[in-house]
Amino acid sequence: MLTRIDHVGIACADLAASIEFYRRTYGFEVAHEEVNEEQGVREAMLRVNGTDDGGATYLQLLEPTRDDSPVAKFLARHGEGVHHIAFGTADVAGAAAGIGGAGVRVLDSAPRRGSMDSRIVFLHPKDCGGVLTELVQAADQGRHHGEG
Ligand code: CMX
Ligand code: CO
Repeated sequence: MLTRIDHVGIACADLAASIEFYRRTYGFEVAHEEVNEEQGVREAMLRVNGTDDGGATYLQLLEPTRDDSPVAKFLARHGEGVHHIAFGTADVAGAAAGIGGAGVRVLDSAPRRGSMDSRIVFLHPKDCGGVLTELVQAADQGRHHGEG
């Protein structure tokens, strides 16, 4: 059901400085930037491979927009570093139901909006060997006729 790594989320204190590090050091360019108020992040997606058609893999650089957000809490506790891994699926609700049924806590009762209008859910890191895990259905995946 999970078919690829969609992105690796990296918590950073200064998004612009982090973007510049990845550009200068590895040559990765920003494919997309947005603010997601619900998640409390200002983020940049740097494409590592593939194309923006739902099959790419990204680094997701995350800067908190407010002090009570998950990324702000993470930075205060651990400092900058890898925050989560995200697996791609064509059916995020189905994948979450299956994984939740196996006893892993699913943190979102219904998929929320993620980067580039994807649909996302998070799994509790304490049930995933210490790894905060996200499931992602890209905007153009799994849609049926008549759905937005
Ligand atoms: N990875 C691994 N462990 C983590 C973690 C992370 N990213 N964040 C917190 N933890 C651990 C802490 O280290 C702590 O463990 P100990 O008690 O052993 O020290 C425990 O989880 C509780 O940590 P906390 O700081 O009290 O954090 P909360 O319980 O309040 O929240 C979590 C943790 C995972 C429930 C919350 O961060 C969450 O809901 N995350 C999902 C949403 C999110 O991260 N959004 C930002 C990204 C958006 C995007 O990708 O688009
Ligand atoms: Co993410």
